[in-house]
Amino acid sequence: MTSATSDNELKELEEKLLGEVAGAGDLDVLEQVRVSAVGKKGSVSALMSRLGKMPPEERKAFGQAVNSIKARVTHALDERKAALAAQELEKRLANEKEDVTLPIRLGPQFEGRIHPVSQVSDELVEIFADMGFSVAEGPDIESDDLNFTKLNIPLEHPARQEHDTFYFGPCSVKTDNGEAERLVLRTHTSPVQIRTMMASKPPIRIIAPGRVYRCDSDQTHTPMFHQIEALVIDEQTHMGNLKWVLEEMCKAFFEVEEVKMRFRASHFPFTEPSAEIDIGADAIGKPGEWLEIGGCGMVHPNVLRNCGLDPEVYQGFAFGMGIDRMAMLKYGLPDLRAFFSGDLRWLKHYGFSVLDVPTLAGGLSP
Ligand code: 2NL
Repeated sequence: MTSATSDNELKELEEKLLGEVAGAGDLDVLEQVRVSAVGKKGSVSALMSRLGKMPPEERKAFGQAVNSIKARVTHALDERKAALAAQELEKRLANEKEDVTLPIRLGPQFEGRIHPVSQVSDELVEIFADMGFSVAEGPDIESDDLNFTKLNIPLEHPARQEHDTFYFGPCSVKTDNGEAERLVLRTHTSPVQIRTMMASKPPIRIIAPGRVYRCDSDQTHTPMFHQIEALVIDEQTHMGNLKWVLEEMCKAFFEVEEVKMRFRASHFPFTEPSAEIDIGADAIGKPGEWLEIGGCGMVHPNVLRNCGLDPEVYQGFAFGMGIDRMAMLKYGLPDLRAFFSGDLRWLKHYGFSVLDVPTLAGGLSP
């Protein structure tokens, strides 16, 4: 055929390549064979590059011969590839098994839980928002002045002991008149209302939900717990308004048509008069009993004065409740300490679905 390359040489190359194709045991090896045979720098391509140096009369026959080798080797490669792919699929089908009877994974949206304290807090916010209250917030670390003094609880007042306050160490802040003052972990959310009264003009209608801290720990007390307080300041407010707001709140919260409520005379330094709030336990399915849900009263004139409001012009009412206790009452949660133990099993059982967002229109609780 040609002087440079004999017929035999071409035949041997073809046989060698076809042998390699047939011997390739998996797709990776076959790919290596393909590259070394018909790839850019492969042995078949190398033959083609000889064309340029050939006399024109030999070129055509040689070119055709090489092209037909390339076609046969490519065909063999394709067939081998299909066979190996089929083999590998067979192997996977034989080895890989899926147990379709296993329960499905629900995913975070369905497996995550909202803590009852968060749920109840959201429910209360929803109820008060409907009555025109807005939510106010403040820092957990407060000055002695905002947590006590402005609330008509001066230094020597016995209520300070009752509050079991967590005081910060000697690190202190300077007050306006240059005196050193200790910081505290707020013992109630009242400083949030103090801040609001100092910063804004009445009418004021706010609720302040949040964490509070007291150095007290037993079966029914945890050093951190949650409180919600409400404050209304206007020119004409009275105990009747207070009781109406509380009754509406209880009916909405416990999702009942009627709720019995009674005020028991009490004392807080920051309200006068003051009362403890009891509800008839019919609301939670225990007829005949009374349950205390919080305290309330008309804001003490000294507190208004301390916040720059004239008690001759403005008056208001306030009340406070424990959110944790409200959650226990509404959802029948037995043990307060479990609230803060971080036990996932407890949260799975008592927690709420992420999608159960409380709205008055959609029904408060799931
Ligand atoms: C309770 C009692 C109460 C208040 C909180 C308050 C706040 C300001 C002024 C006057 Cl700024 N009062 N808050 C009033 C009465 C009772 O809480 O048993 N809480 C769990």
